[in-house]
Amino acid sequence: MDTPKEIFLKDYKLPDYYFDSVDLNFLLGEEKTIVSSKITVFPRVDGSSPLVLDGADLKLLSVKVNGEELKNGDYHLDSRHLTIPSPPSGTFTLEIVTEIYPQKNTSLEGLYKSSGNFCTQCEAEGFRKITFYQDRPDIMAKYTVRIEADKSLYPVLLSNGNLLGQGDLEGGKHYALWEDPFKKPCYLFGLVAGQLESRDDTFVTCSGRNVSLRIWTPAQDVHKTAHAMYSLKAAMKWDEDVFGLEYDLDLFNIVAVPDFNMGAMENKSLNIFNSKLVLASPETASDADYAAILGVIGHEYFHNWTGNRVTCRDWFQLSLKEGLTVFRDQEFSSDMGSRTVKRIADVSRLRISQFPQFDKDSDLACYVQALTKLFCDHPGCRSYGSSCATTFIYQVKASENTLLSIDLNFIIFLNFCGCLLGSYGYGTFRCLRFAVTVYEKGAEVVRMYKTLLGSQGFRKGMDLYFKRHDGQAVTCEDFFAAMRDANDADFANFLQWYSQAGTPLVKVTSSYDAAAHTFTLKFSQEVPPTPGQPVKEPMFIPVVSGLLDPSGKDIPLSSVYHDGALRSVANNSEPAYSTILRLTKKEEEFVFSDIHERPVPSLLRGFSAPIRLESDLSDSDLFFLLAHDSDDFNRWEAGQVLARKLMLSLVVDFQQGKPLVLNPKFVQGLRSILCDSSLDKEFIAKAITLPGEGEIMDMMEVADPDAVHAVRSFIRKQLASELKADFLSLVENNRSSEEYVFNYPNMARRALKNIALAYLASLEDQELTELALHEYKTATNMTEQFAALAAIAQNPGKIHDEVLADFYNKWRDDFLVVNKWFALQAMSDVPGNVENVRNLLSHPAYDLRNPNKVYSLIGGFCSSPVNFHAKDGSGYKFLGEIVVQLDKINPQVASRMVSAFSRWRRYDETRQNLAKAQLEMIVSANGLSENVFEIASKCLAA
Ligand code: B3K
Ligand code: ZN
Repeated sequence: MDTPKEIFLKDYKLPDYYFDSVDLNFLLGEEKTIVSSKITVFPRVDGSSPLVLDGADLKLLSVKVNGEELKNGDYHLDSRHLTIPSPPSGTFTLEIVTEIYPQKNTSLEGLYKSSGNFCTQCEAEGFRKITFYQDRPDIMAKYTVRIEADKSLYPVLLSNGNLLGQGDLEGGKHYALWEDPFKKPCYLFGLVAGQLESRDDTFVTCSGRNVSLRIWTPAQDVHKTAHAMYSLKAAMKWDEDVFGLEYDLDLFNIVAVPDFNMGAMENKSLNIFNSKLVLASPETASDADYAAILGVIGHEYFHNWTGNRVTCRDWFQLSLKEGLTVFRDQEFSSDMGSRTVKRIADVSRLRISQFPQFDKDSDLACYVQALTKLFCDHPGCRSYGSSCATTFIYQVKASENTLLSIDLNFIIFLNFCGCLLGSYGYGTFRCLRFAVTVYEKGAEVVRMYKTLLGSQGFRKGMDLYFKRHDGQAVTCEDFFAAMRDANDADFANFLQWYSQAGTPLVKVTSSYDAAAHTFTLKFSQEVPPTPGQPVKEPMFIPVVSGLLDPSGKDIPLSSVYHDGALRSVANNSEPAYSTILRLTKKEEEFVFSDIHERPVPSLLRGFSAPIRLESDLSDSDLFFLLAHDSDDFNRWEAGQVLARKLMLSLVVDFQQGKPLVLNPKFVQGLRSILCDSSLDKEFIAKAITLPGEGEIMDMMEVADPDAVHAVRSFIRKQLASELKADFLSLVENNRSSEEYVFNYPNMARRALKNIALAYLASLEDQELTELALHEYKTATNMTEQFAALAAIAQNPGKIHDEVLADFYNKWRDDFLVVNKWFALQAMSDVPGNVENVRNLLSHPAYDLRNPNKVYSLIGGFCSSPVNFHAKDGSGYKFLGEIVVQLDKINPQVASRMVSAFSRWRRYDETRQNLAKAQLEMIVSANGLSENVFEIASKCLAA
């Protein structure tokens, strides 16, 4: 084995060769597929560097340079590369023919078959499973693609760009020829062939061009694509209105496939989607499904500019496209629904999934030590690498498993991908937890630009970004520079968000000077040390703040004294009710003048920065904010802070065997929200939802799933009993006999009704169970039917069994609904549920080869803390066995599942030992994939 070589972001090297045009020819067959490529290659600088092409699982049939076939000695082939040591100087053509076996490809990366149809997934590094290529995003070329296949089996042949021609061939075959006029990296290549039908529509762009829109599915599902089409058109219009971005081709295709490892993929003009994110009808999809479809269709469409027209120079820049595009889809969904509710949902997700990753040293270490000593969670994930690969390689050796044949390229990959691609490398999302950093935290960083620059300033920055970089592969610094230059802005040390890991902890104390009429906020900030970054610099943190007077109204703000200067806050003599405090130092204070009564501060409005905030606000301040804050996000936040404090103190009581008593003020606070008819109904639903069990466990020294579950269930029941009359009237008053319409007021109404029903059913009272049963039977849409089913399913018993059986019988032919049924049972907190889940594995509707089913049943089971973390280890054992089995089929999906073990050190010793035993069993399994080995060994290596 070669000596491990470190590759760091700072060592990024321009490629020695560029590709200008790429002609691909696919002969799709039942046993094998022949892929021929003809590439125009030109050197970046003349010289005689070798041309190194990536390739994986390919059978090379021939290589030609300038039409001459190369003989064995003229090139070098290993398991991951095809190298041409001395290519001709100047521009030359390279022709390669390979043979691949999509039918056998259960990894669902590269070219594979899904339910009889061919489709592709190339991001991040799947293209190398199709043909030999420089598989890196800074190689941008123009593609033509010819596809040839049996006409009756594959009547539809799709690829990127415009259809140049199609026709019949001998032997029952036909072909299609596609040309994409835009240069693109190979990760955006897409191909689909199969028996599909389309819903067709058109969109007239702002400049008057007609774009044909087609959404392809198997014939029986076409009727379920109306909402996806609506979402696509809404996204196209929104991007024109908000960013002035117009679609650039005459055709836009979306294909829904049932076997897909993730949500969707933004291939140029040929987006490929997991069916779950395309197919919807009122009877079969819930409001949450409708909202997810809207958001993801938007997301993939928005990539056309942020990702495709301007792409990433290297995979360290992933957040350049993903953070920005998530921000854009969040804004789109906000504009289509409620901004506050969307913000609450996005912040919750960030907190639950991303923040915990980097907080506790042990947790960090468990991820980090095996792979990288220098690791970061910043959006660009441009950790500068380290000796991680060396560490890893030694561990691989020590473990004596099948990965001993690991080669230099894999080491480079590990270094290259060390942090970002802890989740993402090798064409995989190895671990979702890391993806959240790139996507969700990345979106928060983009949001801060907008907060600091305002909508117009942000738009100016975006315009300049496209003006400078259209058609290029660029970096996060390029994005920063466009924002800065377009606004002539002083961003202080903003770039540190891209280079410094960890979630900053900001502490704030307040004081009021009645004589001077001033109110002072004193801030300190600390970024926790992370491996490789023991000492952190202060960050640039925008804290949007307002002050409430004793009646609960916003106080008009005139000026703030900070850093030796008095800054006027009023806007053209208009008073301001909120202002941005720009934190840049370890400690600093801001003094508001002209404050005539002691105010209650409302800090970090709208969650203006991805930080943790600790303030000296008392419980009564928090109840006051919950009741009055003009910033609805902060109203919700005040309730959550109170609920977290309450839950943590009850957990202690529970652990000490004390009786649990619910603070009446908390009940009163929630009642006032519940009865406030001026509030948005979905906001009320969010405000009365308690923080999740995981969130509370993350705040504990030693996570105690049983105590947290007992406390959360106790509070829920207590609230249900004390607010029973309010909940009953919410259910009564929020029924509707109208036909299902996907619009915000209706969704909000259903959300409130459904949460009220869930609370009521938790009481296990026969009358209330009857009520839930009535709602189940009379529901005319999946949102209400499933919510009623879930309410009933909380409590085991005869009705529970009967209703679950009834639901399955109703929907047995709809695989997406059946997945909901699997998930609901898998997530159950009923003690000993592991047995039920085991039995469901052999249910006729279950199939381990389909990622959606795995996510529903196995992923669902892992999301029940009481059952997954069962003290007898039954949950861990179950997951361990499944991971080993699944790894043989689809390593990417298996590695997602194994990441449920990631926080095993957060639990007590008994649980730790049990989880560790399973992780050890997994890493020592014969023939384990790199994907699973990577995650499992990272977990173990704490
Ligand atoms: N870009 C894809 C994700 C690809 C993941 C590859 N393992 C979907 C998206 O973020 O839009
Ligand atoms: Zn994306």
